[in-house]
Amino acid sequence: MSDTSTFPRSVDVVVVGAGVTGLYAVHKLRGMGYSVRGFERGADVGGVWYWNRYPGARCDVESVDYSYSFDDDLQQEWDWSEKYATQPEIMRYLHHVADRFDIRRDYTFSTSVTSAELDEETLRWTVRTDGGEVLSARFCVFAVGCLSSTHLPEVAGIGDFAGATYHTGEWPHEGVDFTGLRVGVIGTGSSGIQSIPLIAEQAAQLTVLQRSPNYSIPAGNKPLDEEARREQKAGYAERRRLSRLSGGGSPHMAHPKKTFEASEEERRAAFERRWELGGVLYSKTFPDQTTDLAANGVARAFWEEKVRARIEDPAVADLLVPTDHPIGTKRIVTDSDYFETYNRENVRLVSLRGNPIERIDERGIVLADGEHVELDAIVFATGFDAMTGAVDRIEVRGRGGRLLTDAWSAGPRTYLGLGTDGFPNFFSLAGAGSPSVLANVILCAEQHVDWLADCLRHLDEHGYTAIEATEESVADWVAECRRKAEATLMMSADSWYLGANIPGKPRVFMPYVGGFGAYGQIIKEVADSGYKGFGLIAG
Ligand code: NA7
Repeated sequence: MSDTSTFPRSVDVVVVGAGVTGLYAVHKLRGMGYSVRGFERGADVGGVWYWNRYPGARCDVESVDYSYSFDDDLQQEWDWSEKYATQPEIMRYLHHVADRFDIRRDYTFSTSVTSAELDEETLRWTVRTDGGEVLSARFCVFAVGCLSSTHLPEVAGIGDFAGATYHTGEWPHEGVDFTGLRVGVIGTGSSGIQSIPLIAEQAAQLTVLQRSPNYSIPAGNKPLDEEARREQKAGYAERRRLSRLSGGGSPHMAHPKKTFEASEEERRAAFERRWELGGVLYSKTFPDQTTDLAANGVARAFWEEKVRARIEDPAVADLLVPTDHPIGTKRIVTDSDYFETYNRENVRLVSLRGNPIERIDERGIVLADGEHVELDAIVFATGFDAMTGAVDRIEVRGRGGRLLTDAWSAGPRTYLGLGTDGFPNFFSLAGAGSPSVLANVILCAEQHVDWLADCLRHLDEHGYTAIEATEESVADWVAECRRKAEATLMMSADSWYLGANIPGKPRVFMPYVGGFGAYGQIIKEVADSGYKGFGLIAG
């Protein structure tokens, strides 16, 4: 833990989290002259990339886009080595950013914020940490990440297992060697699908325990050579302009026609192009793909044809093809050789549908049908208490001592994803109520931090002490997020967007699904109007 004795006890802004959002928040607000303190649970910067070091961890947004745009010199000097960056390369990039702008000096690492309490007299926040620090801040900014509270399923006997257990979201920093071991992987979301091919290469025997199959598309990853990089860098301005208008924060626009307005030939060509591009972008090939079930079915059929061709055993293919949700209604995974991995002799797929895990014992996993899968190691690729899990870990008390977790007990309640009534000068960035998990999170982070920076400047220039979302604007935004989600097929999948992966969590679609560009326009208009929907409080 760093020596905190020289830090002031009172600051303008506390930023919680040193992921992509927190880092930029500290840099930007400090540059405006605010005194800023950052706290980070991990021992260094990186957020989700600090923790998710599992083999095969790779971003599903192209590296050229998954990078900060706020400084053109930074954009021009950094060289990405691959089309889709691996976790180690993203960490190198974030270290470079932290070093280049000397961001670490205002952070305390290996330290969790445990509570933030509003003083209603002064409208300042008292922030406490598990390192025993107590400090006063005018603004409390949460940049705690949407996928940072890991989820371990409640399985009987989980503590009895004699072998090693791992969660992909808390992977050991020294790595894991599975050579010669019998390994079980539970979970086939992004983390499972990305790690399974590499674990299979090491393990003596790999058993994948799959509850739901998932749609995944090959990354089509490749090294970037000098010429590709030069081209990308020369085109950065236009790339970013298009990204800011787009639904997902990257410069790729959906086909101009709706699915059935295009001819069969045009459709195949469009799907083929997206397939080649790789990954998550496939869900936006046509503009109606996640709103019209028949259109979705066409995209799904193309996907199925491609994927079945990669799997040798048709019975295994049957298990790997999802039939329970339309394509794109859970995040499409970006993989490298995932489906081909099931052609290996040392890999076995066990479907838990109708045959769930009954318990774990000393030697392995016992299934409902009585089979005992003997294992040396178990990998839980079982995901996160997404979007609210990391917020819930901190005791946030607003007006009247009300807990944020109580205010959000029926699902997150925000205005624009940024503020909540009863919690003045408290901001949550790139979280629930915003498009961050449905778009390129780095641009989402910049969008929010830049908005926040303008907001704080506005308050100071006009002599306001505080800003607070009104109850009405919060209710309207919650309703708008619901309306937008209900107009899509997204409500029909048991996704973490809906909290469906966490037993007992309210089934509420938490992100704003109206698109990154459209959302940017909305928050800009709110700022331009003098922050309508917020109450501005004079000192
Ligand atoms: P995900 O996408 O939430 O995947 C978790 C997986 O774990 C998923 O296949 C789950 O099956 C499975 N799971 C969860 N609980 C259980 C139990 N109790 N038994 C069996 N299987 C279970 O998390 P990831 O870490 O892979 O990815 C999260 C995001 O990171 C991803 O969307 C990208 O945005 C990056 P289920 O589907 O619930 O049946």
